[in-house]
Amino acid sequence: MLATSSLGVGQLVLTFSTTRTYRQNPTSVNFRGTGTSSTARVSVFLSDGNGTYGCGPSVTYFPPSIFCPLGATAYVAAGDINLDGVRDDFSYFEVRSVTAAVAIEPSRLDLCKLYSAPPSTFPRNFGFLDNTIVVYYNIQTESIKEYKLTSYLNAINYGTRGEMDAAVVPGLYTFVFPRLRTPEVAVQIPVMYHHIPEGSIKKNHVRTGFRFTKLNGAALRWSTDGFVEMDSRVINTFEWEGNTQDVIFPSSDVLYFAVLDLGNAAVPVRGNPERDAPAGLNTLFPGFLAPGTSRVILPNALETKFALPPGMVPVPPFGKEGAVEVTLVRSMVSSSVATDAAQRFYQMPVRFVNTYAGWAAVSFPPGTSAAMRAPTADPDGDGFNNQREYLAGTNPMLKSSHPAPPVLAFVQGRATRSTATATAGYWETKMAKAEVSPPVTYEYEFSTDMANWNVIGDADPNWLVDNSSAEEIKVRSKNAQLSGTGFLRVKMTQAPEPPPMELE
Ligand SMILES: [Ca+2]
Ligand SMILES: [Ca+2]
Repeated sequence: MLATSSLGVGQLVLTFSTTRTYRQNPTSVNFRGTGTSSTARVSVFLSDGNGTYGCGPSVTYFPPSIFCPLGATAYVAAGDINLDGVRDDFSYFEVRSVTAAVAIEPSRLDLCKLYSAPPSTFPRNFGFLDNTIVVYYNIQTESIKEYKLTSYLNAINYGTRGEMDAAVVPGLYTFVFPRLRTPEVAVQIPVMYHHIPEGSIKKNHVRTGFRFTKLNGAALRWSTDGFVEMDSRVINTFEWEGNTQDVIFPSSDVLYFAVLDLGNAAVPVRGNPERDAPAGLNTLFPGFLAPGTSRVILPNALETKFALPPGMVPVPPFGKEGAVEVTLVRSMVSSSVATDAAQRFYQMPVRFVNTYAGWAAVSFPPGTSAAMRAPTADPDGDGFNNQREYLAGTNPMLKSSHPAPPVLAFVQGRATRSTATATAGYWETKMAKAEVSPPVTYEYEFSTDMANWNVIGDADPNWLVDNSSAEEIKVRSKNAQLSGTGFLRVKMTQAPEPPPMELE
């Protein structure tokens, strides 16, 4: 027979928590389980009795000091007293106060179990681990008291969305625990696990759940390697959907916004939008605290947009990759004892790039007309339009600042004693490439009359193009002697914006 004790004591706590992370790509929203550093987990934690702690753990007794004013007041014989996931057996702590367990018998794993759960594959034999904390308190006195603070916990990690969807479904979960001092009496503790937005998914032709929908008012545009690109010198407004009234509880749900650093600051390691954010890196936004993750709290959990102000993610370097992350944190009390605690991380890979709009935002003084800001305009009259100045990184408002004229220079050959390694000289010119988005491709063209131009290809008899570097393109003559009349020019072609994409 099960009896339900009257429970209303603040120190008795049961937490049913679920954690999931999703990362969006051009065609779907991926669950991050196997193969990622993200956590996909359900955990149940019960504790009865607690304490307030200062310094510790220490393997030896420590007296009062400036940093630990009470000194070691307690000896922990068993358990994880500071709940950091590491057992503190046989260690000294500075404990300020201890509150004894009042409801649940410690260390009776045989009497802790799942009583009922909604229809699902949730394991009916869900067991617990014993984390009972045995603590001797007031060890500096002659009246040392032994406390046994009850604590049971268990967690299950999931590798795939299918497994977790099937096992952990919203509904009422009831657990039973042994009553303190009369452990044969079972104490029932129910907890309601509520619906919460999961990563967007299409079921029966209907798409539901959380997904990012827009950047700066337009459907998302994805680079060919799977990033949403933006220039941090302009306002970037992200929009999303799925955190709707039917699955959000504004009184207990909190929404946060951040941009994680995917870690390619020093050496560009581009690509792989599914990669983990390296541990210990500062967030790209907000980047006020170091190290680790910080985030901005949104006005309420029903918010569906966030405007990232210009300049909050510093440039250069361009090409920096990160992940926009909206986090939903729920702490919903379902009784005086039980809490539905959930965390959902919704991510989207982004790359900070050099766009014309971003360059223009910082390159013209306030009040410059739209006509003067246009790519084809030449407000400083130096003969190079704004687009050329943008690609060269020169000042569009300063006549003396403009792309440098090309130089065709002779590179001396090498004469050595062995004629086999001697090389003839050659003529060479080069042009720096711009790192911009959309990307620009560069080609050298040759003409004898300035009217008919031909791209210099691999089989050209006279010229050799080296286009292998990301920084510059070079062309050199195959012979030391040039003959006849000829002209070289660089053809720059900027790719179109990628098309906007909607998840089907
Ligand atoms: Ca100009
Ligand atoms: Ca200029």
